[in-house]
Amino acid sequence: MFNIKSVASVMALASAMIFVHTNTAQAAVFATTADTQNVTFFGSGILTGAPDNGGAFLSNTFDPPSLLGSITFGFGVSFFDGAGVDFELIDVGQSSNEMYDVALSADGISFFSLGVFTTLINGIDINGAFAGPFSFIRVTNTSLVNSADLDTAQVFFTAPEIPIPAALPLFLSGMGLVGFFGKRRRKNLVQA
Ligand SMILES: [Ca+2]
Ligand SMILES: [Ca+2]
Repeated sequence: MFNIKSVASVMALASAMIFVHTNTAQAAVFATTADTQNVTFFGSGILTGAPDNGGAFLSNTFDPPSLLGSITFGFGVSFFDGAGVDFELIDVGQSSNEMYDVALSADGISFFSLGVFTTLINGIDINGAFAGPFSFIRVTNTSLVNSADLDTAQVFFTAPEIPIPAALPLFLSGMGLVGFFGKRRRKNLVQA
């Protein structure tokens, strides 16, 4: 079945994919959202925006952690694996004893781990480990002794366009509605 609506949907998806693959480095973007689990806030307790020396420890109790904490930073834009360091996790008191797993996600549901890092290394290079674009970074404490004290996070290679995972459901639902109304129309014709 070939109609105007499905052609328009395909063209919209194709244009979204073209935009997504326009890997344009822009000004660094700080986190705009931060979902926390089992953390202890310090100072301002703010994990978004520019660094302010306030944020959260990755544990529900100050060291040693009772429950290992995690923070999922969202950026409101897609970011990519560009040349060199791609994002920075800004820690207040950097230490080789503070360790966390760092994972990336496009949709906030499926995460891909880049491995365990210490807070001595704030700047991380995706270095081809996974294909982007990404929209979320999740850090999860892996130490039963120490907790990272995170202030905020920023990404360096961004694009404001809608990522594919957001565009795809719209595209599919559009196709489904076209099919549904097409069937209804045929049924009405038979009844008449
Ligand atoms: Ca990179
Ligand atoms: Ca902060």
